[in-house]
Amino acid sequence: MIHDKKLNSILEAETKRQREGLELIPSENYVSKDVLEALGSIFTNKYSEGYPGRRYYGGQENTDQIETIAIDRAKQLFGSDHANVQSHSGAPANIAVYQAWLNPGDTIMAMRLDHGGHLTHGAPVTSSAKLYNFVRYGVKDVETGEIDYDEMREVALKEKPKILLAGFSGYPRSLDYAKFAAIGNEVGAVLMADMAHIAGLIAGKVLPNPFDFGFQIITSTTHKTLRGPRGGLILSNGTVGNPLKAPEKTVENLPTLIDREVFPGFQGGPHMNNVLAKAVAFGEALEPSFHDYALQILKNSKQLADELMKVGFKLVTNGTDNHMIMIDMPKSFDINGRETQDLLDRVGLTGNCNAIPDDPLPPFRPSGFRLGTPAMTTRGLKEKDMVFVAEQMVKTIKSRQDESVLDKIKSEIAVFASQFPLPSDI
Ligand code: DSN
Repeated sequence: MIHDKKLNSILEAETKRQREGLELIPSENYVSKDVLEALGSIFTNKYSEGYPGRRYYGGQENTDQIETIAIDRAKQLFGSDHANVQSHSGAPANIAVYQAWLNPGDTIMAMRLDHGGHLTHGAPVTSSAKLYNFVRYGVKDVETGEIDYDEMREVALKEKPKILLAGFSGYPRSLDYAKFAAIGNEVGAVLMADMAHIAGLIAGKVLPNPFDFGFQIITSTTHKTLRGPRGGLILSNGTVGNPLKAPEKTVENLPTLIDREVFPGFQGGPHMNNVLAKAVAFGEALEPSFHDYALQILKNSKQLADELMKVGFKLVTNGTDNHMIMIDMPKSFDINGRETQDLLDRVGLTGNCNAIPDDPLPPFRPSGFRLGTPAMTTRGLKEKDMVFVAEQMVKTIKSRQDESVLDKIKSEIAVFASQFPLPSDI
């Protein structure tokens, strides 16, 4: 409880919203009580610039231990030589990697933003796009979602990117890491995967790990499928050196180059309460039960995709290989993605509008509605419950002119959701 009454009432309203609604945004999740406890701990009071054993301020006997545990657990989870756990989130993690390896004007090859790539993969409005030259790959066939690897190779041979980046925030299919690796190796690019969305599915060993295909760097957030605190993570292979000394710019030195770029290159003091919470979450992800969780995310996602198609939704790529589903709303019902987002939010179903490949509508009013199953799966929903979700979605859209029906749906969803407590309520 917060003693400031006004703020506490907002906190209570948000708790009620989370309890009584169903979270469909594929990049959100509910953390455990222990992760919340770590985030709210007194490690928030501590300044710890530097790295374990090499800090600028005193009083680090406990921070050194928690950061070392977080690093070791991350390395064990993903099978890397090195982990930097100080990155504040996914965007700074990606920027730190670009700055560690590239010079201004160098080329990065990444997924087309309108085909599912992320803002930090070179959206014109970002600082990275002003510093680096981004070239693109995209999907060959919007019906299957298959990436055009032939075109990727042609563009890579011509543009000679220094980084080939595999990753997305709006793509419901799997990437072929072996093909990425073959093309990247042919043109001498460093292979980087931004696995922010699927980190928990990789950690849970239900999706392939890019490191098994020769990737040198993986960036991630820690708060999506990985179910940790909001934060970033950078994993790399190579020799781990002293981050206080500038190493030669070689692939072997990537771990040290990255550490130096996170601090002092780009960030100041790490948020040690957040590093503690990452260590807790990585420990949870190392438990055998996390594999079951990751598998259930995929089962629920496939079931929800099937149920949605049964009741009339047109899915982009007609299905999903991961935790995410993208609906082409105008091809499903006479409504766009933004209107769908607002309408479903009204009844307690929270998803987000998103551009779809070759979207005829503008980015702020796109055709797509993006949803996924990580958060619902954390609450304990199973395949049979996906029928309810799909039915409520179609009922809401068809009843959008009728406020009294919408009120009734909202109540039904609240009753249904209340059967599945938040982890922090258990
Ligand atoms: N905002 C995240 C997402 O929802 O995919 C990506 O940063």
